[in-house]
Amino acid sequence: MKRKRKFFVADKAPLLGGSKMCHEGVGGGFQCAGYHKPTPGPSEEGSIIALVPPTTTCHKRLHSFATRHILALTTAILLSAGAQALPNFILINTDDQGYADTGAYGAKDFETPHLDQMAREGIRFTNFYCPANACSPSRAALMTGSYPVRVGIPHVLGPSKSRPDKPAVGLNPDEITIAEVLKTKGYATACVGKWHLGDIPKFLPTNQGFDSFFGLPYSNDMWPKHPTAKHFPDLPLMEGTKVLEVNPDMNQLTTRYTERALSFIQNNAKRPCFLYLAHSMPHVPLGVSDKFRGKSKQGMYGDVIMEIDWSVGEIIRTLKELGIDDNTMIIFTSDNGPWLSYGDHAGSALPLREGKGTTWDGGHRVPCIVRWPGQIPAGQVSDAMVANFDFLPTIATRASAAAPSDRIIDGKDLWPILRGESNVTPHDVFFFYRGPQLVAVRRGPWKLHLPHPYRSLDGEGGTGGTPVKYIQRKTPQALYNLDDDIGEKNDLLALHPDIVAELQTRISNFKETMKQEARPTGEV
Ligand SMILES: [Ca+2]
Repeated sequence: MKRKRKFFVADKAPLLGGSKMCHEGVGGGFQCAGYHKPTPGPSEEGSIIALVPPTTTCHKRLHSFATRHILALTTAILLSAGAQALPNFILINTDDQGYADTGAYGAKDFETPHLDQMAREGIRFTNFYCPANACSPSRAALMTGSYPVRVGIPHVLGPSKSRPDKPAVGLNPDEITIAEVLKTKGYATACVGKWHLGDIPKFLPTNQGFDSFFGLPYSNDMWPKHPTAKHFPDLPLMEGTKVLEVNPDMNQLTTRYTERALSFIQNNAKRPCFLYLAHSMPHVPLGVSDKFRGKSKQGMYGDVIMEIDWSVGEIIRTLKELGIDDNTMIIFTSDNGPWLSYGDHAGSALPLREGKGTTWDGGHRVPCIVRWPGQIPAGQVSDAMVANFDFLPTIATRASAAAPSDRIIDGKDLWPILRGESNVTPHDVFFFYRGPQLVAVRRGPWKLHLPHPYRSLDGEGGTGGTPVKYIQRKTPQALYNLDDDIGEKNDLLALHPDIVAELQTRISNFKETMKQEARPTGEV
């Protein structure tokens, strides 16, 4: 058994059938005749009427019998309702989809009708951050509710086969993922799509709380067909810990992932389930099925996003058909900003500055839409500063599950904001890392950058799936007011020395405490 399990209080009162409900002691003195049938679960409703009646005709005893069995019936119904009330969670995380890359966030030349509908029926965040500007660390934060540096994943992970002389690295199995939190409540869990938190069995989703895994262990460009790097091994498409095939057809990935996602939802319609659907798209190399090829005015990138949008629509349609739409929270977001060096095969973060791989907002701020009919009021737009690591505590609370309490979790429960009861950020500050280096912080509208190099483009990005080379630029220490200057253009450092000093102190303090608190990377 994995060591981490001990940190949870065992759920000793299962909601579904199996425990016996004897009423001896309720009301006192009466021997319940025959009611030792296991308490029915939701799928057994009605069986509770098959009680064996008492043999006595004593009025007092009859009354006592009736009272006790009304109590029993009430308890069973409550338990049943409680079990059914455990919500489903569908967490859709796309790859490198930029802040502007859905209709509701200003996309041009392609449409995302299902995502736009999802936003109209739920809440859309305009200050939603990834705690990293690249794949692995962003996913580490999402899965653990913690800053990537805290869980030892500050960098993008490559295939372990590419570095056979070094230890395999991944998210430490001692970390507790959203899936593991939900497992304590009996959830069915599936990871479909890109994992990117370690590619050997010890680090794969099936050892991090997921019942199943279908997808890629890392990025889809880490393969022999990479346009510039030639050292990558064959790219495995995996089922659990087994390789199904190598170098899969990119054009079919979104469709195949969606089919798996729908099957999982259908197969688990009668029990609480958690689906983590991590699309490989729109990370390069782009791929799109014939259903959407040539459908957008923007080119292949637009086609790809339209297919992801279709996938969202299929999921919501399926939930409605199964009658579980109003018991399901769907989250749609991306892991970091657009990979701008790929030009026409990259998205857009406009009006934000720069993109993936930088600590400008274009690298970290992404779309996020959350929908749960009847629970999350429709039509909300929130500018509260929130982050992907908030979903672990948010989901845990909604599932009546315990978030890890033996370790620091950076995320906060977003439920008051999702409910529309508050629009106050739960984060006094939010930190921006460049790999393992803390180089920027935001507090309220103020974002302070420490001096650091960053990658940028000198002119246009690439075309047709081939990137141009980045150039290196440097920012001096700089202060921006994001409320007035979303594009981080007007440096106000000289005007606000007090704010600068305060933010510098925040960075220094967090760096120091993190040195003591950071937990180990997984290594084999
Ligand atoms: Ca990414």
